[in-house]
Amino acid sequence: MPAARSILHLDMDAFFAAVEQRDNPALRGKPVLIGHDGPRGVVATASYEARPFGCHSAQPMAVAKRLCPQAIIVPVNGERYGEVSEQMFAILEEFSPLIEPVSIDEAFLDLSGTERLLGSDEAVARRLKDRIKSELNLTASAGLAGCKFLAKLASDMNKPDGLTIIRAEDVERVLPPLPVSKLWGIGKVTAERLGKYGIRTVGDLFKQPVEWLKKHLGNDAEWYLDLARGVDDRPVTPDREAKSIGHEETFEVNVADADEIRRVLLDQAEQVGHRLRRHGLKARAIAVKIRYGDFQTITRSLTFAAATDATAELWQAARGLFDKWSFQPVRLIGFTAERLSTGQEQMLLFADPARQRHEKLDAATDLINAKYGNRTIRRGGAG
Ligand code: TTP
Ligand code: MG
Repeated sequence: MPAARSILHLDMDAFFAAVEQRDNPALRGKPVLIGHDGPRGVVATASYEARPFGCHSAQPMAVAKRLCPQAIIVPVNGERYGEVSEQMFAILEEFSPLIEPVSIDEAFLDLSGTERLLGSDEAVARRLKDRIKSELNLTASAGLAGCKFLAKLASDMNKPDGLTIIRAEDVERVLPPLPVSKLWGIGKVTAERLGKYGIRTVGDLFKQPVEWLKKHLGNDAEWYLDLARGVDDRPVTPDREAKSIGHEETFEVNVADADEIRRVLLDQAEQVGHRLRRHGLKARAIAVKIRYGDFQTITRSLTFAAATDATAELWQAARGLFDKWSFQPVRLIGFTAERLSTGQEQMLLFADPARQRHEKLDAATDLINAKYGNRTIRRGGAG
């Protein structure tokens, strides 16, 4: 029998809002909404003081303001949160080499077998939270369990500043009363469909005959049944392949000028290129997302012959995709670098002079921007 695993899931509390409150005493203890304060603004996150009013992530800013008129609205400062996220990951890396980043403020760590070296998993979780508190002056919530599904469930149970442990013997008590939507992969639509048959909780689902579930949930039925029993064998994978880096921008008014959109896209490609190089990553593919005035949203992607972190290549690909669209006024444009890898395996057999030139230009740009502030140097030629 394989040794029991110990998985830690860690998630920062009200991340963007907590960073702003930490850095600006005037915001502490107050309801704060992070996001753009305009008719089309969306809430990125709400401070814990704003949540009892019903404010939450992904809500239109106008709705959040109506719910909590006294809230202080702070624009998103992505660069800043990115820096803090890197500091947080640097702390995590001291505790385990097996870290799977999930998002900017969230990760899984595999602590199996580290007991002799680091102490019990619970002691490690406490030390990690303490380090985050003392070094970053921020709180995180942690969950400990024998698999990823339960660890993530646990970290969410006592937010903020929580530490929740679900051991094997707790599973039968903890899981059955939870709503089915807590099972990974069951979204709103599936939950509603199951609700029509009286299946609302994990316990309800577990009681159904397998054949019935297969009929209604298809091939995923067995996966859900496993989760419902607290069984999830997925490993913690430090591989960053699945991750992406992107930027998107929603405009105050629909933009009818294609050149203006190209300029924004170039800016996004530059920022993404800079972030890829800073993290030592290369993209195998890119995607451009466009939302028209009528809300129709289209994403197009392109795969490179060889992974790249060169702004010129990212931009060329983005522009190629963009120019294929028949142009209509746009309310959102986004650029994402996808299928990221550390790039080492992509070493070119034959040196490509154009690529080398681009690399030198990018390196020089990054250096100068690092020294004199971002955006000191930017590329021309968006038009
Ligand atoms: P979350 O961890 O989902 O939320 P949170 O850290 O703000 O709050 P919680 O204490 O419940 O974990 O997301 C991390 C950050 O990602 C969040 O601070 C803002 C950003 N974000 C968005 O920009 N849009 C979104 O829809 C969500 C969910 C998060
Ligand atoms: Mg969080």
